[in-house]
Amino acid sequence: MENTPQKICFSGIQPSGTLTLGNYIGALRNFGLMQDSFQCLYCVVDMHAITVRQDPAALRRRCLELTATYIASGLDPVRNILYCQSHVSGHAELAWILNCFTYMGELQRMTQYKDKCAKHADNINAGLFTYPVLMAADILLYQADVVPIGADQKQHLELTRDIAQRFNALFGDVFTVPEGYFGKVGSRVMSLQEPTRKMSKSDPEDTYIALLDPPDVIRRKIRRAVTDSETDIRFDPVNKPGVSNLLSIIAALSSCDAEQAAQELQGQGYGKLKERAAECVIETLAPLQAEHKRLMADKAYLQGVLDENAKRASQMANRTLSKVKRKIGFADWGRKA
Ligand code: ATP
Ligand code: LTN
Repeated sequence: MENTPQKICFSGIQPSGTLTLGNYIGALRNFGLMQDSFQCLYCVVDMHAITVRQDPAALRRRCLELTATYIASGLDPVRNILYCQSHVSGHAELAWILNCFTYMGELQRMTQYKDKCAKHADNINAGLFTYPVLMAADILLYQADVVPIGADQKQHLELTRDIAQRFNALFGDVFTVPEGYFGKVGSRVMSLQEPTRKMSKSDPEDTYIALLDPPDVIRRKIRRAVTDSETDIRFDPVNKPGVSNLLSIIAALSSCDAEQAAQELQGQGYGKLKERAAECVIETLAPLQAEHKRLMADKAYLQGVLDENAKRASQMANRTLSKVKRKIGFADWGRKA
């Protein structure tokens, strides 16, 4: 088995705000599960983030914060390649090429695009439209086998697979066709105020739990979470979305399933349900928060991690990129770039 190349895992998170419990349960904590069996690349996707307006200083700061969050959540910065998207020019290069193999109709169907257009009606830019092609480039550039993501990214991953297969059908086996990895519970954590919508870091503060929220804030936000006018605790996402969301959070953080959590709390009232959910969240986040604080005090270390890993990522990216360019017929006679 010595010469079997290690399989590749790729994922990314946008530095577009404070990470939420949704990002953690749906994506981040699954990243850590992969590190023993795959060569993992975890990217700070700042190029995706600028599809909506960002304050430059805040974006720069959040890039380091997200790197610290990656490490604080347990991702080993030596074994895994933790890096920043804009540091590896191959992402932009491959995205342009793949744009020419993606149809307008495919992009028009993307629900995230439609949602973002509704949210940012004053800035419907072309980047927002071609966002999924950049995501496909991220993944295909590294020949990723598996991509851990939340349920909201399923459609984008399907498109990535379609683009890869289309390209391969034309030019031979250039890209690995990736599979998504979705956790058993919690692949869609809902907003605390509107439990039929996903929890999102670009929504108002009281709708989400931020990974760095202190315990009293977490308790307060969960206490105010929207439930319903009944009293029974049961897992029924259609009729009881608020209660079911809290049950799913408990389940995701305490390795039981949501029905079991409901049974345990039966007859104890919504107050108790919320208390239990808050305790699970606080307990899970405490070590991450402490480590995050420690890491943020050493910016030079974080910058060093990103610098070093951008080099490793670039090398991998360039291998795919050279092959792609050769296949599509870009003039090349062994010249140096
Ligand atoms: P924004 O709100 O700025 O669009 P986002 O949090 O939806 O950001 P990302 O930061 O790019 O988007 O998400 C990173 C990862 O977290 C993705 O894999 C995404 O599927 C996952 N994720 C985001 N929100 C949730 C959620 N509410 N439940 C589960 N997973 C989520
Ligand atoms: N589109 C994702 C973030 C993202 C991503 C990726 C996830 C960008 N590139 C590559 C997995 C793999 C989002 O909006 N949540």
